[in-house]
Amino acid sequence: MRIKIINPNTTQRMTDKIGACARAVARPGTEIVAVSPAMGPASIESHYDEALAVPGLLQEIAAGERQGIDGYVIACFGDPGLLAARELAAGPVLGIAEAAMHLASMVGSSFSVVTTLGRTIGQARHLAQAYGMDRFCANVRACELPVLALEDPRSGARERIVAECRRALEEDGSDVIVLGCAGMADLCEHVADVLGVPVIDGVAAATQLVESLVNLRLRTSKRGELARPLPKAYTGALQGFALDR
Ligand code: 2AL
Repeated sequence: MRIKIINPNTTQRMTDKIGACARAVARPGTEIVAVSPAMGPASIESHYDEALAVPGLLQEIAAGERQGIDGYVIACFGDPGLLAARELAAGPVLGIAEAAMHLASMVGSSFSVVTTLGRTIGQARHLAQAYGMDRFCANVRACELPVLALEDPRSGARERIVAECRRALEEDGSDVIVLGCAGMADLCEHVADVLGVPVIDGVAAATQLVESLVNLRLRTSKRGELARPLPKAYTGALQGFALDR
């Protein structure tokens, strides 16, 4: 099967890392296609970034449908454009926050999300609520690291993330950590080794869940809300987004 992992930001170094982390957990015979959109922000850490990441992301889903992709992962912790992507895709589409929170709810009694900047805490809380996961979500915490600091080996990101995860376990009473950014995917094993609790990276979680859904022949339902959008005109810079059927 072919799974397309879309990093909705345009930082290629981060996309390469995300692709490598997905390949490390994919089953033999699964091809991972990791891409960034042709247009969008370099990192996603505000509602503005998130909104502007979605058109490029949807272009990648539309291209994936022409390429015969079996399933998709949206590799940004805000799960931008998730429901719109499902409307376009025949196969399953999972967001990494959605995948990570669901798995976290199955391996502990409550989880803490450890994310990048404090300003993204609201979106993670909103998603936990939207997914019915707020019952399990003890807290959402930030390291106050910009997303692109995760790509800089001199930023001290690894140590700051480990320290925040440790505080989460001590202060929140949680027993599972969810890493709140796709750029943290390569740190998962280290953080788990140091802390001795389950640590969930959404990229690995979503990749394996999409594989399972494809193997179970479960595709996105086209019966109601997630049916293909109705054809209509889109104007200005969005002209190219018109769907034919
Ligand atoms: C993210 C993420 O996963 N990728 C990105 O650019 N921003 N999320 C976050 N909470 O910072």
